[in-house]
This record gives sequence, structure tokens and C-alpha cells, in this order.
Amino acid sequence: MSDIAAEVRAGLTASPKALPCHLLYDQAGSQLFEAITELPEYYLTRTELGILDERAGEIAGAAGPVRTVAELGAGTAVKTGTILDAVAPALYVPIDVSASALEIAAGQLARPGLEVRPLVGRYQDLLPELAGLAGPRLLLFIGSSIGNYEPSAAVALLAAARHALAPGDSLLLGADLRKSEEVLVPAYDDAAGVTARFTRNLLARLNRELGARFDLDAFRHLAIWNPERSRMEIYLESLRDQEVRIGALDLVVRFARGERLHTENSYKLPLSGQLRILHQAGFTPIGLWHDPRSYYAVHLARALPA
Ligand code: AVJ
Repeated sequence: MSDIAAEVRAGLTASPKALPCHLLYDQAGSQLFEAITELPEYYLTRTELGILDERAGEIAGAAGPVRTVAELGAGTAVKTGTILDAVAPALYVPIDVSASALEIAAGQLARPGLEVRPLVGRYQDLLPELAGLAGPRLLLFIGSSIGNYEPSAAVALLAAARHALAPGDSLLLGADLRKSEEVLVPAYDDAAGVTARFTRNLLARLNRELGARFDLDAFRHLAIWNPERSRMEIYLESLRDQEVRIGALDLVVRFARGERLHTENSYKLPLSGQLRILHQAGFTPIGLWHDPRSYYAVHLARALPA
């Protein structure tokens, strides 16, 4: 049986219903996310890329000498090229759950004098391996994926990274900043409906992989700004009372009309909140770059002695 079965059963029998956001990224979901990054409303990717491309020299200078660059969630590493050229490490270690994405990354980033050594797996399992790589090390965690984590979980993840690093090693973190609802909501509910398709693909995936019978038209994509928690919340909302059978789980799930299935949070902390997470994880900030509108922040931070 599919290894997503246990997570799906737990999430759909919980109250309120929720599924882990990593389930959004099957092959179709990853392609839809790529399409999201090109949308006019989705400012994150192009804003971060602008900062990295324009400030790569400064960032590399602030980081100092680096032997190894490792990257969490490297994917196809499309955004990493400029930084790698500026930092010029001897070794690049992209880390991702997707082996196919890492193959593309290795091909794209092949450069004379650079060894590319991909690691396939989950962050939690692979972070300890950073300790065995030649220092000084620079760990990249860009793309605002940190925003999918609860702040306490973000601290735990970065602290685990910190434990695998040595004093003097650095972290480069890209994170979306808090801004007006008028900008945030369209970024997660675009006019062309690509984000809605991305979210609904989760149900299509359950149909494909678990023999579920979700009617995709019976749910709508919902993107809500939560100002108290400083996050976008994404849901699928049931448009009617309905029962959905999930064959592989031998389970029937009941949805009331208006009931929500939570699929994602995307935190947009103000700068102070981002800095607090770095401090609590054992890093001291040494550099900060942002775009002219202050939509997005790129932090450079040094690992502190334990
Ligand atoms: C990949 C986590 C950065 O939160 O902006 C985009 C995921 N979800 N649109 C984000 C996402 C809907 C994205 N991250």
C-alpha cells in the first residue's frame, strides 16, 4: 500500500480535517507549483531570485571562505547558480526528497572544479550528515519553505541544522515577510486559478493513489489571511454535504457543507519574528538583504558555539 496511506487516514479522520502540505507535491503538484512561481500575483520566487542575483557578490563576501555549500529542498536548484558562482565552493550538496529533481540540479550546476554530491531523503534524516562534510560550510534554505513550518517547528529544524554545523559555518535563509492582505491573498488565490488547481490536485492525487472518489468540483480552494498568527491559511472547502469513499483505506469520510480541509500554512513573519527564530535556533544574524518594497528577506547567519 502507498506510504501516504497512514498520513491520509490520520488527517481525514481528525477534527478539524487537515493533510500535511508535503502531499501537495506529487509530479502533477510539482509542475503546478512551477506554474505558480510564474504567476504575476506570486511575487515570492522572482523577488527572492532578484535579491540573490543582485547581491550574490555581497552575500559571498559576508559569508567568507566556504568549502561546502549544502542546500535544503534544493529541487532543481534553478535559483542556486548565481550564489554558487559567487561563493565558489569545492563541493555542492543538494538535499531533496525528489531524486529526479536532484538529477536535473546536478546536470545544471556542473561546473569545472565543483563536485556535486546529491543526498536524497528527508531533512530530519539527512541534516546530521552535514557534520561530515568539509568546512567551512554554508547551508542554503531558500524559497521561503520555512514558512510552511509552525514557528516552533522552524526553530527545531534550524536547531537541528545548527547541531550539524560548526561555529563559523553559516546559514542563508530566504523568508517571505509580513505585508498587506491586498498583496498576500491574490498571491495564494490567483486570477488564472492555478493555485486552486494546485490545491485541488491533492484530491486528484488521493483519487489516483488511494482509489478515493473525490469530486474535485465539490470543493473550492480558500486562501485566508490570519493576522493574529501572521500566516496565510489554505483550505479546501466542501460545497455540499457529501461522503467520499477512499478505497485503499476502506474508509468513508463525511464532509458537511462549508466544512474545511486544511492543506497548508504559509507564515509571513515580520523581520523581528524571523530574527527571533534564528536566535532561538542558535544562529547570530550577520547579513540581511531585501527588495526595495521589503516584500522578502534573505538572512545570512553564523552558527554559534553550542
Ligand atoms: C513553497 C512553501 C514557499 O508557501 O508560498 C505557493 C507553497 N502554496 N502557493 C508558499 C505555495 C501555494 C509556497 N512554498
